[in-house]
Amino acid sequence: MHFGGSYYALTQNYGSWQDAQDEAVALGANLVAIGSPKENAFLTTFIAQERCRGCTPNMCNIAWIGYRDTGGGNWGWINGEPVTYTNWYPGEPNLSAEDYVHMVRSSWDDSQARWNNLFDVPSYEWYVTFGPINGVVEVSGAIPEPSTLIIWSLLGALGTGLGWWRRRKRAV
Ligand SMILES: [Ca+2]
Ligand SMILES: [Ca+2]
Repeated sequence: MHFGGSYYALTQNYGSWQDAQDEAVALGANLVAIGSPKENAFLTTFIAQERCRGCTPNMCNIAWIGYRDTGGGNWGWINGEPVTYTNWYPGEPNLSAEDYVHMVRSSWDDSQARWNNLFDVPSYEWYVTFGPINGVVEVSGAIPEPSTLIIWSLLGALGTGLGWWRRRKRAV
């Protein structure tokens, strides 16, 4: 799904924050960095739509994002983007051992999904059960079509080969 120059997808597997980030890296990307209320609002809807394909409706609204404790209570985006926006739940981040961040829109709050720091666990099963968690992967910028890349590399190889053959013929 495209929004504001980025491409977004949910991780295929449920898991911990690190599982989700590993899956993002395998795709050549990172977990999402959220830079504005507009991006947060887009993701609130996106997560609900995507998770509702596989979860029961009251578990639709949770996902890992690329925000984590970089040490000593300092928070940062895993892709290195500067922090321009946060949307913590009131009272969060709380426990200092909860180093990983998910967004969630709870049933008693129908506004944008807010953020909570959590242990690196694969599922949210505390006083409210949101179930197993996916992560949101973000790829910034345009993605070249694979078929286009193959054609360009073939043309490049053909051009190089012809040039070499012509030069060789002239030299003889
Ligand atoms: Ca972003
Ligand atoms: Ca927390």
